[in-house]
Amino acid sequence: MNLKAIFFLSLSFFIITLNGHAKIIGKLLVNGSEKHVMQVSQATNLEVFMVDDTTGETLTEYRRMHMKYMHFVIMKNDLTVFKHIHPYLDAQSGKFMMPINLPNGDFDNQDAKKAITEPGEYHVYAEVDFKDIGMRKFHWILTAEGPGENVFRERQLDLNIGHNKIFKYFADDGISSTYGAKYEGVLTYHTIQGCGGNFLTFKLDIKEFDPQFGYKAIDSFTPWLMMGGHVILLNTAKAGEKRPSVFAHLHSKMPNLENPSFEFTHFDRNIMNKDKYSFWVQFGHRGKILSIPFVFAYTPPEAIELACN
Ligand SMILES: [Cu+2]
Repeated sequence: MNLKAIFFLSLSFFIITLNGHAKIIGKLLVNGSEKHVMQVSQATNLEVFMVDDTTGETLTEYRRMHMKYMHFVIMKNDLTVFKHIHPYLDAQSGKFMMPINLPNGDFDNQDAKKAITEPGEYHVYAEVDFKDIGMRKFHWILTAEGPGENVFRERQLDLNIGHNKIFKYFADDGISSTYGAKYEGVLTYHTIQGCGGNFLTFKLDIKEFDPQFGYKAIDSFTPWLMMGGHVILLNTAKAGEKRPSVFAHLHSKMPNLENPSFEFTHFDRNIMNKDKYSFWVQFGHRGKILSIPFVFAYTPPEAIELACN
């Protein structure tokens, strides 16, 4: 074997090792079981860890993203329930623990207390940043059983008040309401066609109700996890699909009175089809993290040929 052959052989071995290392299996245990079934409103322990498929070892080295080692999103499959929590890492074992349906004094885990109170199927997403590998996202399906009916509720589109402009009134628990509700929200989105996909920009204006003056811009938002606003943009999984085809986590800087809009951007690599999308936004105001769903119909622009260079 000549030197060149040895070089290529060792190079290919190196690549296989790298790929092998990069294959990671995400494990979710629900009350210690891999069955992923729980009872609604019952205290439940979720345990998450990531295993290197080649060595069988649990990974332990994580970097924080937006202050947290793991961002965990629980969504009912009809997208009507949304919870965003942060499991606790045990640095020694590499295991993340998250008790749910139990009181939790952690401001960043306000959603833990009533995480799953309705029967149904839930998508569970974990986002982490491995020290040596980078960011990864994991997905599981969790079934919640219990009293009550498992209903798949069709989401209602929010009121469209113009070209790609969605409007709603809502209370601080996120429930849609009418004039006089605590908040008014206007979501505008805009598409720019680019090479290999579309660049979407979202502008969100939230105003607070004042009995004397009506809805007024807010200068009292508070940052959460270092950002002004957080969004999960997604659609529902179609028949035969395990998970939504779109799941994007977006962030906005802090709005102020000069620039009162939250601004989010997303580069869509032509995955967003004509569909109904949920834009679950979270922001801090008056000591509380609000979670508000905006639902809109999106049609991608006609495909055009753009040179990529
Ligand atoms: Cu998070």
